[in-house]
Amino acid sequence: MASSIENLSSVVSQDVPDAKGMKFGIVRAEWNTKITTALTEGCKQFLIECGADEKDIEVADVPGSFELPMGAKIMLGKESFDAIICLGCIIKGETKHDEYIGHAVATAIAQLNIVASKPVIFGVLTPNSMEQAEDRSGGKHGNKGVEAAATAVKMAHLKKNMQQKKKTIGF
Ligand code: DLZ
Repeated sequence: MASSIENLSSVVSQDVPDAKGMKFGIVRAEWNTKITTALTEGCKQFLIECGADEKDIEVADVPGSFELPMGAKIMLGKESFDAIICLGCIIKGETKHDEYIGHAVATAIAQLNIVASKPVIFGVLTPNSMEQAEDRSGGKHGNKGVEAAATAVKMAHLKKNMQQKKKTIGF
């Protein structure tokens, strides 16, 4: 069942700060690989459009969306990334697995942001069907990986700017 709303995503790199010199980690869930690969491609391409160097974008795979927070935590400890982007796709099934996984992942990612004091972006699709997932991963509703990339750059900038101000005026 596809949504009747047309374009849900209209972000362009001109509206996003320069990502030159920034480092990004992408954690990709292997469940629904076709979708998460398309999200990852959209995400990487947009980061590069914003000025990031391809060598400064590292992708790590985890088995499913439930493992995204742990994958993000491992990446946070490994190198000084400016932001981590979690990409997954939890499709509604006959049971409530999607609700349990979705809530757990959203809560854990929100907590990681605060605990790590680094942007950790929630780029997880929660569609009712594969068709809805395709529509949002490079289909008629855009690519949510692109939106996740734009959010990562904006939040990384916010943090950098605040740190700079702190150094300059010492607040
Ligand atoms: C088990 C499971 C199911 C049923 N569905 C999905 C899904 O739609 N999307 C997703 O990313 N992962 C799914 N998983 C796997 C869990 O995220 C997790 O990998 C396992 O429960 C092992 O912890």
